[in-house]
Amino acid sequence: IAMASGTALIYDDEMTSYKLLWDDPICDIEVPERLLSSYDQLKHYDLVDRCVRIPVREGTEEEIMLVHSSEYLEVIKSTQTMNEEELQRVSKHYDAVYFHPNTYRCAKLAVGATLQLVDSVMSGKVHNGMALVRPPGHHSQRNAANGFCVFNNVAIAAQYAKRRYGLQRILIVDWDVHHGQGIQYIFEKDPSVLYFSWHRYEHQQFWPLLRESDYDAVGQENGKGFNINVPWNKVGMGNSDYLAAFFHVLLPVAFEFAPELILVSSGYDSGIGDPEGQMTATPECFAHLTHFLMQLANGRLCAVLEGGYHLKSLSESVCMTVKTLLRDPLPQISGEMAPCLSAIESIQNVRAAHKPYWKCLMYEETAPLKDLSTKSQQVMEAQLTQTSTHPTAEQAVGNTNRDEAIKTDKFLESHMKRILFPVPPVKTAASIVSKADAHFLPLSVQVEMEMSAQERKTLVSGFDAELVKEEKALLSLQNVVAVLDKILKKEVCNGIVDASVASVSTTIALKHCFDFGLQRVLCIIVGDMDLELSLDDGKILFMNICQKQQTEKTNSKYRISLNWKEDTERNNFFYAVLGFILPIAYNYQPDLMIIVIGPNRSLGVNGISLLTSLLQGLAESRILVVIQDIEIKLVRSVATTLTGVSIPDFGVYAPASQENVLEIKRLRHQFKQEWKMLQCSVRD
Ligand code: Q9C
Ligand code: ZN
Repeated sequence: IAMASGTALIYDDEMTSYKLLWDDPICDIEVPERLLSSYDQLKHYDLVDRCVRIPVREGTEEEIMLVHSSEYLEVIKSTQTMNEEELQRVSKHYDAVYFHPNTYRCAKLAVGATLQLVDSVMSGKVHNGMALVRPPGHHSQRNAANGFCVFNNVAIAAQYAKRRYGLQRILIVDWDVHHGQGIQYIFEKDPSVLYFSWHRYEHQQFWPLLRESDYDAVGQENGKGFNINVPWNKVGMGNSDYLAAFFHVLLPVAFEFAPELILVSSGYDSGIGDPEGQMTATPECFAHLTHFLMQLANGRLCAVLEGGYHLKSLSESVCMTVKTLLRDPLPQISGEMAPCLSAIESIQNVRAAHKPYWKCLMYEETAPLKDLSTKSQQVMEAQLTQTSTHPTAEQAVGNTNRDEAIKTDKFLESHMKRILFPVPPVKTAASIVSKADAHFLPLSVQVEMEMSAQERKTLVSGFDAELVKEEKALLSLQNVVAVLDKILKKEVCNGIVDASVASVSTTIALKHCFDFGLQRVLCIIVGDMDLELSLDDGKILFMNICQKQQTEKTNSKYRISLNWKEDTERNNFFYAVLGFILPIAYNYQPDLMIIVIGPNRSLGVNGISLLTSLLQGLAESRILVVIQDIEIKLVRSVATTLTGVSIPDFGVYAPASQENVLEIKRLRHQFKQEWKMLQCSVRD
């Protein structure tokens, strides 16, 4: 049976038909096997058949000229009929480029494949997708090939989407390890395209060695604020650094920007083992990055391959991206969750540089740290020993040359076995007392049947009889435990429960989790509610989001109360989720999440949906949502989020009030030593 799918995959063997014909140590990493091994690995994980296959086409001259000059097009066209000597001569005109007689044909296919992907997504045929293309595009410029790139696939796609679909806001996320200076040049005066790139920079010592790759290149004229560079000044950046850049820079700005389409310049040379990048991010990191971006632009996301030169790292990372686009639950992200000092410094500088242009950064206090040389940085590192420093890429995987790269192969082989897991057969279970209400749930939700008296008795027999002697409490507990049990046994991924006596039910549910052997449960309570539990052994991270000030309660690392008032018209919760809740949740790395919606809730449906959606990347998507006062609109929205049938509407972005900002700043200050993912400034 063909399963309906929402993810396009665009690939054609023909794009492997060009290669380097002469000796060139700079270009010899860009090989046809990059596509072949990625595609093979997709087949290996059975991901190809789950995608909608879309054929490639050639990009037309008109489409190419949305970005490039006709003179440049003619030069590239002329390489088709050249002999090796002539090809070498043309190649020398550009920096780090080689031509082959088939390069022109493949470059046109790469453009066409990218536009086919944009059309599939914009027409609603699919939700999202990936194009596996060669040559890559992000370094190429109006009149120049550069860094293995001939036509700027992603830039052409953005111009095309603006023209053809009248889009006004497109976000380009360039997670390739090199700066896509080509994309920056094309859009630096254009406020309709927000370009975000992180890149190995090393204070301008890394290729392409440009001053304009630094954090202070924010765009020009009307485009000021719409070019965001995060320069990495050290190698060895990994999962926690990338996540920190997303939490503290990209995501807040992106939600404020509210793009209509996302294009990802999807290079994987920022992953572990890559000889160019020398970074340490493991493949599942790209699953998490993808997952965050899927919450924007109504899920309309097009990933287009750029770099990636370690074949195993590249292909595993491509698979993690496609798997996430297909909405499989995500593997837990590995490694110590603390960004290094150099990463924090870069993040702080970008935030300060963009403060004038984005409301989400408006309360940043610091000016950019202009010229922190490597020397003074080392002094600071010695002083700030509480901040993590990463091992260099060489220390981490010993990847200094081709032989050493085999070590990364071996590492990845066992790493992937460790983190990949079977997906539960059912995504979402629900236990709703009034079956009439269950009709409002998406069809894919498995509604739990009412239990017989006998079943109920066995179910709760192990629990504290005192707590559940009331009929109402018993029913509530039964609902919670029935769904929780399915999650723990991995029969379902997540669930939603109607529990009129939520606090007792949740307390017992938590005990049940620990009997089952869970190590860490993240329990977020929205509204006024107390749990009768001791909470200090780290097995529960308890976060209470409520309206009333809880000054009498002392916060501890594992018991945090966040005072918040919802904005009823719009959604002001982005600031708290991105700047506080997510970083802590990723730091904690829970095995399960329980979100309890209690009485006097401080968040509206929008805020709760946002929270639930973003947390889904954690704990292999094991989330239990317990709702005390069932409300159709809320249940529906949460169920939509959990099933992934569509991206819920989070409501119009509202900046946090000064009061909100102060609260988050206070909490960040209080916890930044214990939860290091909160750190986004070296000074505070
Ligand atoms: N000494 C992409 O990843 N390296 N292009 C040049 C000169 C070129 C990378 C080194 C790297 C190009 C798409
Ligand atoms: Zn690259």
